[in-house]
Amino acid sequence: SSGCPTQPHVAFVAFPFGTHAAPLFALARAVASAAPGTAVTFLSTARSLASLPRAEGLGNIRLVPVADGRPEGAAEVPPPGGIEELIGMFLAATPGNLREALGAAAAGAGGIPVGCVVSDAFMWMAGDVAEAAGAPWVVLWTGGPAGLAAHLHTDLLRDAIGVGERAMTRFKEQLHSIPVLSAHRVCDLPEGIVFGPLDAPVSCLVHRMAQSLPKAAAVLHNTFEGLDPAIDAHFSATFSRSLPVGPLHLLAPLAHPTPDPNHCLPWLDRHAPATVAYVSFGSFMAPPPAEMTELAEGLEASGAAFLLSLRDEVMGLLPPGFSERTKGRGLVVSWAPQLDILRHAAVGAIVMHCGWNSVVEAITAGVPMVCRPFFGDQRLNARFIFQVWEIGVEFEGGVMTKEGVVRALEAVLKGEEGKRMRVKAGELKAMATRAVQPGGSSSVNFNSFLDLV
Ligand code: U2F
Repeated sequence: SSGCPTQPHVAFVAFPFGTHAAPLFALARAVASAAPGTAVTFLSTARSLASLPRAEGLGNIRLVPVADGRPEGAAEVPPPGGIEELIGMFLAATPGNLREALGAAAAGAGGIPVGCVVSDAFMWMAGDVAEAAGAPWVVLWTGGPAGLAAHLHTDLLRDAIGVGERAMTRFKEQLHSIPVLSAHRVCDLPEGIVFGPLDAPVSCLVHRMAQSLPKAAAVLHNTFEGLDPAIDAHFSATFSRSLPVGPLHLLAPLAHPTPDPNHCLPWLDRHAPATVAYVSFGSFMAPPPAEMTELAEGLEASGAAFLLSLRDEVMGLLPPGFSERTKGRGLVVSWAPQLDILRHAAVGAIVMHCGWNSVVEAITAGVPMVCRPFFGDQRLNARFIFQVWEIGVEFEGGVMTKEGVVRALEAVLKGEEGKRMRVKAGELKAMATRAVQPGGSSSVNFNSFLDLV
């Protein structure tokens, strides 16, 4: 503010698992470039910081490690409980590790105390730490808006539907008690609300999050106004400020081209427009073995060109001889520069798990989606895609079968349905592009956020 002689200092606090840190880092880059006089510190675990893209030319972003809660000298390999156990250890170290890191952030910025904390919505305890430091707390929700709406209604849903066995008997019921989710069914809800492990660390975390968010100075979303007007209005009524500022990858594009070590882009150059199916299930999800086989057989039988991004652990699940038999029209890689791929003219469809980052990326590229959601917000996102926005299809029965894959690719890549979906996706793409232009809703909301910090 005008009376304050010191430089402003904003600290960003990531949830250091999955792709969570990436959109928050995009937001930090946007602040650093829009407000070069502001000190910007990005806090995450050392492992998560190492996975972020380079942000050269933005000298005012400092990276500060947060303790991950693992015992001193713990091996690099993940513990037996996998990511769940890592999350549990990290959460057990909060809020002490955050207070410590905020201290280090101030020291690193020449003693300028942190004046505003912007955290991933999952990091509700950052709100308490900010409050104790007398700093406003702003959050970014990185998932699909419907997922957040569901978590906000956790108590109501538990009362209305019941939990566990009772909820299971009502799986196909529409969620009429929640107007913004009336297109959805009980079985579309994220785990941990009425079914699934209600007392798992992540379930408790998001429940606490939902209770804490109304006290945040603002809740930011990686989406844009108008994609779902009813949810926009619901969030505006629920939070002090609700600010859709996305798509964040457009608000803060990377200055450097993303590396393409597997030569996906030159491979795409050799294909005709809208003929290739790109397949990816995000940063930590992989279909179960039987479904991987069905997917591979479906890709093979469809005759379509495909680019399959598969994590190394599941590569071995492809049927023997698959790569040789599909050589020329199929490319299998362990990682692909997804954003550039989706923007390539040759790509006509994405087969995906409906993780929100990928959904937003596909929307902004105008690419129709074939949905195979697995967990969390993904089923809710999928239903918006094929039922509300009509820019994609689902698999019959919710799982991939050889015939289902053939049918879906036929419909999206060759059928009239696919053409209609491409037109609709193109309209959403135009909307997203307008939102981040000067005067667009996301730019205006981003400026309101800058005023806050
Ligand atoms: C969790 O989703 P994921 O992290 O599994 O998946 P996405 O949100 O789709 O993000 C994956 C990102 O990784 C990128 C891709 C996305 O930005 O462009 N990527 C890539 O560049 N190359 C590849 O070969 C593969 C992926 C969670 F599971 C979801 O339910 C949530 O909606 C989501 C957001 O909170 O986080």
